[in-house]
Amino acid sequence: MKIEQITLHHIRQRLVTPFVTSFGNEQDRECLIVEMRSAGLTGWGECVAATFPGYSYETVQTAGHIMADFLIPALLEAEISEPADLLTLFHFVRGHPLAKAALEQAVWDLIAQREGLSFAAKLAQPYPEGPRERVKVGVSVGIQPDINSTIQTIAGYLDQGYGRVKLKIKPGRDVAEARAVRAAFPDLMLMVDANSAYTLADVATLQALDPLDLLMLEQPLGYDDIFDHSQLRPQIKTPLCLDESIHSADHARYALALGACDIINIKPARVGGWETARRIHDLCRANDVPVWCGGMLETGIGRAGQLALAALPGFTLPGDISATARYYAEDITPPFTLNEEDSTQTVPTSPGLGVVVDRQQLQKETLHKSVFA
Ligand code: OSB
Ligand code: MG
Repeated sequence: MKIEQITLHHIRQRLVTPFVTSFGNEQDRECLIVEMRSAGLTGWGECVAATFPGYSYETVQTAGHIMADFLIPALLEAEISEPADLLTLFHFVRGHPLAKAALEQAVWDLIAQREGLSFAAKLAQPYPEGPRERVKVGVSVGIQPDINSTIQTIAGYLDQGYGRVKLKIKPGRDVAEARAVRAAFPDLMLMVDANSAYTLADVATLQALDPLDLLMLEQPLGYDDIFDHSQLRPQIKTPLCLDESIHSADHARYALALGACDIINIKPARVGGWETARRIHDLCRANDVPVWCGGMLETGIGRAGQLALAALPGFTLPGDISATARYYAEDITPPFTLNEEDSTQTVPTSPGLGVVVDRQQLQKETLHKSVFA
């Protein structure tokens, strides 16, 4: 397959509510939408790099540069037969997984369409059971102005049918907050995400979460650390999950070998794409380590990709894959909705990503557009 043309749409969307974490505050989310043409088909991808390097060192600007000046020229020259070909093709660029994953997503979309398969079915080809039809999902709740509004916000999401809540924490807004939420919702499937805001000097604080029956504690320590997490794990009772520090299948292997985590959050973008995401899934599954699909406040394009990944058999914990309405009043695809009876979302089944992009809305949100051929 030859890629004939690639367009990068730099878009900005207003979040329905600001998203506050230990690393920053987001009200208007920007991202790059990849549109790729080959043999009469159009494939789509989403680059989830943000405007500031808080979660990842990549930003919209650096990802645009890496794609425009290195990855896209290589892709336009290449002959592709499977998405995995991109791992070799892009190997010459070190790092920049968010930029690589966005292009890989559009290639998966094109190849799945060419084969008449949904992205989920294409991704699940190696597994006899095939993809799940519905995947369990939860909601990620940013840091609110105070404990009362945290409880109000969570109550609102529970009303909508979400069965799992992830609460963002940071120093000073952790134990008391989580304790209050637990007291208000004794049976809630509750977890916390620290986004690397602590160090081993904070073990006592993290141990104070032990009695709260949390599903997991996500990435408390350094964004580039695996070793210190292995030192923390035996000192706490809450299952430990890694997000920021896993960027490759090798990192996942190191984490399991060091006993650094009980669970891995797999974000296809953070690991450079769906091929690597699937390899991490396979490694974890072989080692009985549960995985779940993380989120980056995606548009419907990214969300379709999350649902395809979370449909793999080893994704046994609810993903950060909320309904469109939790993020955006209007989106560039038709809205994704929650199946409130079982806190799931339905995996798209039409060929490729299975979403129809609303070009008028895309154009409305576009700040800048570049075309490569
Ligand atoms: O740490 O999982 C995270 C959003 C942006 C950056 C990092 C994270 C998040 C979320 C949101 O938690 C998950 C979602 O998309 O709903
Ligand atoms: Mg996280």
